[in-house]
Amino acid sequence: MTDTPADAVVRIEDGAGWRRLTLNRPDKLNSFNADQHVALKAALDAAAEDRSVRAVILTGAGRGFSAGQDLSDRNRAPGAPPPDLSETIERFYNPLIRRLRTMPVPVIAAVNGVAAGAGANIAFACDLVLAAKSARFIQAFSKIGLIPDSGGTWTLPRLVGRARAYALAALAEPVTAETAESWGMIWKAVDDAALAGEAEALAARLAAMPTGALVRLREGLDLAETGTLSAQLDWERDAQAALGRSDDYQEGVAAFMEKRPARFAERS
Ligand code: T3D
Repeated sequence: MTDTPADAVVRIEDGAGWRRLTLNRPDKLNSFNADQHVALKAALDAAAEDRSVRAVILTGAGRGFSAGQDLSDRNRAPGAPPPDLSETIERFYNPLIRRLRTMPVPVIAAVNGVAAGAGANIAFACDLVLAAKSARFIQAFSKIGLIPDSGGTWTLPRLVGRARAYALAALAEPVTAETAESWGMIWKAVDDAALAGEAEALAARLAAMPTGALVRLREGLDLAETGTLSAQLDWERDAQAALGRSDDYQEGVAAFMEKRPARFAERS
């Protein structure tokens, strides 16, 4: 296990083949200030660099996953100049979503409690979302006069369709984990007490899989959102050609023929 101090803004723990990153500002429902952004970016970069990490779990300490932007950073006196929100988005949120979407390993969001504003959309940017049954997803932005960011305007309609995406973003109503599962927003809602164990089991399962194929799968699904069938067929051909040259493919076929479990080991 890699141990970080209990009070680190992002705690880091290693399991067998996986790493858990825990947002750790529970008194603020793990809302994002600059420190938490910097710590999470560094932790994701380090996980991306470390070949022993084959899956990442992102979760939150306490009763929240993340309440999005720390609004105590945004409260200004009457007459004071307005903040330029594009600065934080350009400096922190957009790089974070791009980082999640280009990780060389699958990322699981283990949503332990409320996920609001950018906190919800950061979870949706992960490859698989598990949520505790007590968790809620809230597109809280409209309550403070904003629109969904952190990819929300892209991700939400693709997950739930435009009608629900508009209503969720406009009305900022909480969606329970079980509804989120039934609407296809997340992979699974699990009992609160089972969340950490289920996330670890899923991470261990992914860590034993061919990482290159899992990463290409994400890339292909993202590409399909904007491409044509014809372009996608070409992409699948090229992706399959590359994967077919991998040691993991060779190992997978050999394991099948020898009727034994495959031992996948490649990682970029
Ligand atoms: O600004 C930019 O750079 C642009 C980018 C924006 C990205 C965004 O995410 S904008 C959206 C920001 N987030 C929100 O608007 C959500 C605000 N929070 C809430 O609506 C509620 O807290 C929740 C629905 C998430 C949870 O409600 P509840 O009743 O379970 O908890 P609570 O009592 O409201 O919060 C508990 C504590 O966390 C409380 O502190 P206290 O009173 O115990 O000292 C509360 O102030 C604090 N907290 C919750 N969310 C935030 C927060 N503190 C700062 N910032 C927060 N976002």
